[in-house]
Amino acid sequence: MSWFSAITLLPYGAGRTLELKTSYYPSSLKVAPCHNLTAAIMEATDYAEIPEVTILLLGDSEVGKSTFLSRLTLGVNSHDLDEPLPPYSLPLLRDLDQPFIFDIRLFNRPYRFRFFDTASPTNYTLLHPDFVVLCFDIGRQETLESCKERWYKMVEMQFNVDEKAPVMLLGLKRDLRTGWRDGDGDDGGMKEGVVPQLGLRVAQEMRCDRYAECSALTGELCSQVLEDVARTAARTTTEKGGRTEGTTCSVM
Ligand SMILES: Nc1nc2c(ncn2[C@@H]2O[C@H](COP(=O)(O)OP(=O)(O)O)[C@@H](O)[C@H]2O)c(=O)[nH]1
Ligand SMILES: [Mg+2]
Repeated sequence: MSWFSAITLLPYGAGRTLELKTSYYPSSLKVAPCHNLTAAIMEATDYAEIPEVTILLLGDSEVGKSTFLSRLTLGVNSHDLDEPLPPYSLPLLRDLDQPFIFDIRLFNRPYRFRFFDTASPTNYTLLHPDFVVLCFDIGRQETLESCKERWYKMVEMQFNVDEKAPVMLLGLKRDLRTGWRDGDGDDGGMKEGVVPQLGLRVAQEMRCDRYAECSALTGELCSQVLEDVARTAARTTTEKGGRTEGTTCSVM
């Protein structure tokens, strides 16, 4: 299996083009990977000058964090962002291999994103992330509650005391929502999953900068989320920082 993936995404707004290419390699590789993109980046730029962004995924276990990261390693090559990707098998990422490192090319310059998640074998509580992504499972409301009651508090008290790092609330397993039928719920009614309005409300209550949803299983909205994550992460390296101006939470 190749760890290389190239992504070309269409712009959000008319008239702007965004090229986003990414390559992933396991951090257990001690030598610089020699696939084409990274080689090109190394040639073009002094290695030491590539801005690094540490991104921490927080959330209950089983909400789908590893699967989401796994999806990102495959990348996409989508010319129609509204078209879901065909499901195909995802590479298995071992927690031991953290951080998961992605070399990204965005706005014609390279970045290195280092992803950690809660299951990080090195103690994640010692990290100083530049960007925090709070993850919940759209099919389980309690995991959204947990973002608010547990993970966000941890962010406030520990990771983001100076409030510099942007925070995204990310709903995973979006495919589950479409499968809900009357009678699926515990009480025989509709299943108590998380509807977008609820997710957004909680994001606003937590004063998150971004709210997004996707399904790593089907690939739905994954390219958009990757683009949003990449843009926000890249902005953390600028003087202005990655936080959204004002108090609004942007919906992807
Ligand atoms: N339906 C659905 N299941 C998913 C999705 N992503 C992950 N899962 C499943 O959810 C379970 C937990 O996923 P995992 O990525 O290990 O969660 P983590 O503990 O947060 O890293 C696994 O059985 C996955 O196959 C998704 O997008 N849709
Ligand atoms: Mg995991």
